[in-house]
Amino acid sequence: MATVTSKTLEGALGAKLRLNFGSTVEEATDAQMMKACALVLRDMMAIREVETKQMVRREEKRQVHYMSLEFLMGRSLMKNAYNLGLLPQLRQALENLGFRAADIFELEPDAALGNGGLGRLAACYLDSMTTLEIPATGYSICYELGLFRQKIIEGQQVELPDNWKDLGDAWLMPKPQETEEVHFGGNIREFWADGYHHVVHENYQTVLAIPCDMEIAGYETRHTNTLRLWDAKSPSPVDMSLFSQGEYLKATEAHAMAEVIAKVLYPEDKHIEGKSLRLKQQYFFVSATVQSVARRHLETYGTLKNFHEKNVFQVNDTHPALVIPELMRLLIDDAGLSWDEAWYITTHSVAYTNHTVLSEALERWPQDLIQRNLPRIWQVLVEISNRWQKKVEDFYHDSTKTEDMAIIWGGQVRMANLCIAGGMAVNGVSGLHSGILKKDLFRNAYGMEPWKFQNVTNGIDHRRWLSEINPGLDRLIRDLAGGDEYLLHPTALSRLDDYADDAEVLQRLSEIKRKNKEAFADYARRTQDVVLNPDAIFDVQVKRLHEYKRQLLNALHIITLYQQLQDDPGRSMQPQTFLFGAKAAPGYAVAKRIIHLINSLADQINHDPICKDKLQVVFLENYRVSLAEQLIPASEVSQQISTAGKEASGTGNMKFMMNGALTVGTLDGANVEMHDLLGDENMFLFGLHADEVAELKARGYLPQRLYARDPILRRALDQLKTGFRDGVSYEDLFARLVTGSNCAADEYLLLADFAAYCAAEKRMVETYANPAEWNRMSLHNIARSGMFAADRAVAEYADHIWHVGHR
Ligand code: GPV
Repeated sequence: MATVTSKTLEGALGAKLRLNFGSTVEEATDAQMMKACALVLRDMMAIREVETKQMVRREEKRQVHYMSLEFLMGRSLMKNAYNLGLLPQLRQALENLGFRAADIFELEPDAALGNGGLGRLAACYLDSMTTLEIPATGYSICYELGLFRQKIIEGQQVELPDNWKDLGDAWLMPKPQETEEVHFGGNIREFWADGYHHVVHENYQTVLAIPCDMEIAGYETRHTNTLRLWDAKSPSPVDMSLFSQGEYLKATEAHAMAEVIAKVLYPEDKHIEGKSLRLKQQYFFVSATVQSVARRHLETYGTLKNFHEKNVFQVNDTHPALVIPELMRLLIDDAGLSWDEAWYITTHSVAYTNHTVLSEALERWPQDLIQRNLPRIWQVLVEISNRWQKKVEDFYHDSTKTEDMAIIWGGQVRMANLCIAGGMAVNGVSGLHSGILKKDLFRNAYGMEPWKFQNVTNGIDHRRWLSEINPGLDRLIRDLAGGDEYLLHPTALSRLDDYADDAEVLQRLSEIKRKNKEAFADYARRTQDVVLNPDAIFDVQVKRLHEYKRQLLNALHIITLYQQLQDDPGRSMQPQTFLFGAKAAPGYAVAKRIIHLINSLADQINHDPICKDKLQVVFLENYRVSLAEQLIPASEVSQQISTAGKEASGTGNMKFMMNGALTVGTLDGANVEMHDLLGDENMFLFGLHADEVAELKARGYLPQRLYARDPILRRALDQLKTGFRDGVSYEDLFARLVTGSNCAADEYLLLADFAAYCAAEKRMVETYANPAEWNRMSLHNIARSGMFAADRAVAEYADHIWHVGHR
């Protein structure tokens, strides 16, 4: 793209505005200009996409199909311009045309087609798969409404619809000629004819799946991949036969059922919602994807017998698990293969990533829901389940193991067991997590087929999460670590370690952080209406709200700090600003109460004159990818404090580390690997280890004892009952931690880790008083974060699971 100058872009943007909006540059609004930018870049990517597809077909490459109900893409304009090597030219062109580039970028809505870590991981992997020149396609649903927008009203979360497509659809390329049909409901008729057993699915309702493709540009390559988002449409506005019989309402039912499938992303994170609409979403995108992949394969090879040699489906958690029976159905019913042939192909083309051990997130579908909505898939599932059960019995001769590993049991279909049975690989997302899968959650499956089990520690797109969002740090790295080499070779970051004693470098690092803090304070004033003190430590916990992530532990510690300040208002202390950002699933009442508590606490502290320039608490509204991009470069402390054994990996932890924040954290998920690289001396570790958590629970955990014994803890907890100046009591949260309310008290061991957490925070603040020491630690964090680049993770998938080549 060396030939594309800002002048070329100015011409292209002017032409787009005229052709698409009938507008001149002078007349164009910022929104029109944003769309024009998207369309100009889309054109360039479309050409490369076609070339890439031709190459893949010509060279008969094996392809990766990354299936995920979530792709949390965020914004694309700056990212695509960056990857195309056009960011400076685009900025220049916009300014030359009389626009403020920053305003145009800021206008783009986030494509929030995901909830949190799982969806953002998929987005980061698309970038790496493309940059590594792997032929790959992402598949999901083209939700009309992404994750809800969060407003805080009187301290409480209110959800608003996220209409991202108004502007965001500029990136989408509809391909109606590649529409697939997906069938729901109806019945199965079986008969013998011409010496064959025939299976006919009839009286079904058809939903059309229409691809809306988003092109994915790689960094420094012409290789271009696609994110294929399926939109749902009814084949006809009304059922004419019903309509003419006078059944007007019924006649529009099918139409409504079809279009509701792509309406909205389910906002539950790590919690299953056993709704039939969710099941329909899953089958809809799975069936459309399998059919579309099989169709292209047939066009190229004329047979499906070598399907597994040329295709691999990576399933992002169990949400796309129906890919297994759907591929079986297609191979048997449509392609006429035998069961054994079909099973061989299927079990050599599906791989499963598990993202949690929380039992409330393990998908189990009521069998009648599947029977009713997907009758043929149900038959296939029964057959898979029976054969698997026999295999398990023959191997173990142990009925408890048979039950544990069953796919259909007690009226439920267990999707994780289906993925293990029907997949060629199962992986966890950090060393600790993969170990727990083998030792605990899937121990029996591991005992029978140990070769299937792998680990691939998560990674993040470091081009977005460092280079693009932290230009100051990017500059420093280029100066010290071999120019832009780290962008394709992230371990080059380790060269920074050589500068640990270089006062000038450490000084530069601290100035970069200071500037980023001021920039964020400015952003927060404009968009959140809060005034931040840039002299305070920016201590940050941003992630979905979940009890196991323990935002409440963070809040309890802040309450303690506040109480200490009340005891001694004149005491001098290092100013601290605690920043929170979190969305709660709309139906997760406790999570919503914790948000309310943090806002009540913030209100109390921010209105108390004794806290001025000492303590500040801010709940940032509507935490999302684009807010994270502003916040993370400005953060100094990263709170990663989940109960050990509960966070599969975490990926926010990696983003903070890469931007030089120091971690206060437990030995959980990928924090363990961070600790391996950093040692005790470069992070603030605290709390029980995963095995100690298990032991304590087995022994019988009594939080009441800790409440009785520790006066500091007791005082903080009692404050929950009293509440704050807004008069709201948090007695319910107190009960959940101390007495237990129709559940065991303190399931996530906040009380057990409280004292250690306070001590870790204290060590952190003491270290902050020594800037040279702090900056040195920060430098080591950045230097050793290369291992957490998504490029490394994707290369591992490519080498050990997908068996595809890469650059
Ligand atoms: I399952 N994760 C998520 O965000 N949503 C889910 O529904 C499920 C898992 C997360 C895990 O909680 C994180 O620990 C992990 O880093 C992330 O998935 C990506 O693997």
